[in-house]
Amino acid sequence: MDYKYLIVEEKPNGVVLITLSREKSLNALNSAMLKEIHHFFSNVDEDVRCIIITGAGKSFVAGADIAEMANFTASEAYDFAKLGMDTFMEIEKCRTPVIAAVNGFALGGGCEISIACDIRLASTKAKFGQPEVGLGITPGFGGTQRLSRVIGPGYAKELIYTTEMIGADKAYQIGLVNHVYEPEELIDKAVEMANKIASHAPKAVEYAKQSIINGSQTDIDTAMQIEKTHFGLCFATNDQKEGMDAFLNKRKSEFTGE
Ligand code: CO8
Repeated sequence: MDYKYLIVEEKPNGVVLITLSREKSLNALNSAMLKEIHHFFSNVDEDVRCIIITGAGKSFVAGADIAEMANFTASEAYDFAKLGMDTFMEIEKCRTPVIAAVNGFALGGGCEISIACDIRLASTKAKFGQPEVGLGITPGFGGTQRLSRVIGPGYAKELIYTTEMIGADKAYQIGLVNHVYEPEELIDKAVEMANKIASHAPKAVEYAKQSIINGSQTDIDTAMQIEKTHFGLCFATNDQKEGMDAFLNKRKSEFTGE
């Protein structure tokens, strides 16, 4: 599929940088763009080790496209929300970790796409918010569900009910972002983190991701069962043997993903 709104750059070590690019509308998510993101995340190559998402220009994503949504019927709105949710679920469940490098506005669907990612890094220019109730709608791309899982229900309710837009420092303070960098450093820092992730055993990273995501959505006994299962599966990989042999023989491990 040729992408109109995604710029996909393959970096060394299996790191892929995706730039969401619909700059004239501050990268607002329309159906076509969501379909492209969905397509990309449903077709991630085996050798990809970490994905970074950022936005072109001064915005990360300024939300869902209000111009497209304005005249939706209830059933069209439902279909649009489903497309967004399915797309963000592909990101959340992606085999490899996904880092959001939030360079500017991350509002509504923009904040929601960032919280479907595993890790959020922000530039000092990032601004987060859930403005939906001010538009007469609720967050519809998973915001009422994922945000409170990331920052807790207290701050999630405050952001959603007040629609207050917060800067990078406040986002860091409430645990919405892991690190804040100067704008010119953001992508380099994201690539640095991605390279570090990519240097580890891919299956172990994948299983750890699955354990964290699936385990956080269930009771603790089931969650521990999930962790045990993934731990056991690691011992069916060559990389477990390689990692432990390298440690015991005081050499650097060379993982193959098998
Ligand atoms: N949708 C469509 N166009 C947008 C959007 C958007 N979300 N955000 C910005 N744009 C457009 C503007 O209309 C403008 O276009 P034009 O130049 O043709 O007039 C252009 O981008 C530049 O925007 P501004 O001139 O407004 O730029 P400023 O720097 O002055 O302001 C802001 C930047 C503060 C980001 C401002 O543009 C803004 O408030 N945008 C809207 C933010 C917002 O409310 N986002 C939430 C949208 S709702 C949502 O995401 C719900 C998700 C769940 C959907 C479920 C479906 C049922």
